Amino acid sequence: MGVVSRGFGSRRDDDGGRPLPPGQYLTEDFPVLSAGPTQVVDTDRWRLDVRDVDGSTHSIDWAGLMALPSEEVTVDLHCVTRWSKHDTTWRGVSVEVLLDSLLEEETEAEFALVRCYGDYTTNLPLEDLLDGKAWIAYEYDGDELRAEHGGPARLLVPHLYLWKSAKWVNGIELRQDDEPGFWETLGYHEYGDPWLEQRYSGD
Ligand SMILES: Nc1nc2c(c(=O)[nH]1)N[C@H]1C(S)=C(S)[C@@H](COP(=O)(O)O)O[C@H]1N2
Ligand SMILES: [Mo]
Repeated sequence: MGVVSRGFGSRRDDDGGRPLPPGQYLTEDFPVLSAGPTQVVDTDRWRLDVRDVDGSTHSIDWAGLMALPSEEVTVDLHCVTRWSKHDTTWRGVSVEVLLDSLLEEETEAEFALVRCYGDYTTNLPLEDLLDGKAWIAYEYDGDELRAEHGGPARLLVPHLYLWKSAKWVNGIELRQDDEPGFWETLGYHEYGDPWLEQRYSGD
């Protein structure tokens, strides 16, 4: 036992003693993790389709996204491969603002399956996308988001492991049932809370 005591379930790092989720280490880098090739999507061709439970589809193009009010947010990232990164700054449109602009009435959905250029998917409860907890992010650190990190636009859901933050996002399918996405089908946890160390199914 060292002289420095540890909090329950969290480790301390050298960044002013801020706790990290269990099993994570801090990095200054921004690693790139993609299950397939980097998608190169021109903003001219970019679009995002929101499909509601009644089968209706509501689309937005790049100009439409840019016309919505955006926010700058500074958040910590936690990847299931154990790196965490503090204080990353993004600009994006909150998913709540996006859905409010596209849907005429409140959805009956409880879950979302997020789709991407390149066919990656990830699922999460709809409420985890609302209330200022998730963004369609298109700037990182003051610059346009680079393709390898999901540009022109990616989902940013910093309170869950980073595999939920779908790069090259192009769709949100609103659902009444929970349909597992790419990594969730391959054994990752269906929810993925880093503070509860929900890495794999059954954790
Ligand atoms: N479309 C898409 N989004 C994705 C992935 C992917 O392979 N394809 N990988 C996920 C995983 S596992 C992680 S850890 C993060 C990595 O984001 P980064 O490359 O910007 O660090 O993107 C997530 N979003
Ligand atoms: Mo990951």
